[in-house]
Amino acid sequence: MKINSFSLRHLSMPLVAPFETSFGRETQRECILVTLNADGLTGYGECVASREPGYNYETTGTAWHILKDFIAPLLLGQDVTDALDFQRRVERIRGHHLAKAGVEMALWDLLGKRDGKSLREMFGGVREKVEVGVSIGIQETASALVRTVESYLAQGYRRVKIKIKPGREVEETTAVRKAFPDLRLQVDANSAYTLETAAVLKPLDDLNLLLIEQPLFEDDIWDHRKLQAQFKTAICLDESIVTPRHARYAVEMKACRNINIKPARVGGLSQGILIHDYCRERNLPVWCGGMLETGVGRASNLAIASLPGYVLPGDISASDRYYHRDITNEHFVLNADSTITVPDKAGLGVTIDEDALKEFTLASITLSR
Ligand code: OSB
Ligand code: MG
Repeated sequence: MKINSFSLRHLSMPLVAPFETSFGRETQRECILVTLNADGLTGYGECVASREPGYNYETTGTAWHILKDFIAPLLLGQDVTDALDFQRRVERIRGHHLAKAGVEMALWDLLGKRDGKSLREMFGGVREKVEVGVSIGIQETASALVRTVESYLAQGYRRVKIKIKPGREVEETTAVRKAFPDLRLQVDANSAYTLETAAVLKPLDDLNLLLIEQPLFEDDIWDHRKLQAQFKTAICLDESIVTPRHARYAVEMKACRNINIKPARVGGLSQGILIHDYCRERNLPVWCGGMLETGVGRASNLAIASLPGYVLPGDISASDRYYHRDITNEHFVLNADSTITVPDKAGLGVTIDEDALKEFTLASITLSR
């Protein structure tokens, strides 16, 4: 498809509740909406880089720079045939996966709209609705956390992930497990421990957790291998897996027993699908992570999570868990069976609420030729 314009919008959206992780606390979520025009069609993509480099090194600022100064010039006026063609064109840009993934998403939206196919159809997804859970930030106290978990259970979520950090893990996780003995429960440390300090996590190994996500440094697959050998609970990698190669390293090293696939972190949906395929051939369960996406990124996550290897519930909650007002006209709701329905219209299957977009836009730029 011949790309004739490339636009960026830097958005800042108030979250319904602050989201606190081991790397910081967010009350506003920033992201960049990427818009591509080609052959009379418009495609949207979400770049999920945050304001601060806490999850990984990218920020909305670095992503804006890479998108505007390096990715846009490689695409404008070019006939980009598919996602792998896009990946070849941006191969010379090292890293900056969140930036690349935002554009690849917009390209998929364009391709789907051209062919009258949903992303799920294009990917070969096998489910019309996907199992989801909720990711809960660090709360004031263990009892406040138990109350927060309870309120999400009342809304119908049947899988809960709690964020942990040093000193805020054993009491919290134990309290939730005591209050809800049968809950499908998992924890996420966002790289807050070392192999040595992770010894405090040992009591969690007896709480029948689904998994322990990314306890150690993001660039350290080797120490995760050592930790996994000490734990009966599955270690899950998020930050450490940034390419399909890293998935292979982790699997060959036995550094984890499952992987959180965020298409953004690995540079785009095409790369997420490659990791899914690799893991599926080896019977390694995967699930879809989240980055507090707007309706645009949420639609994309739901589509990839419809692939058969996504056997664990995703961090894909209903729109109202994140925002009072979203930028899509479509709002995702939780079904009674703790699932969310995968969009079935062409492309991402969502439309943009232009008024909402205006309300949240900090800056915008359009490049064309
Ligand atoms: O590590 O999974 C993570 C949000 C921002 C950055 C990192 C993470 C998260 C989440 C939220 O856990 C998941 C969601 O979008 O609901
Ligand atoms: Mg995580």
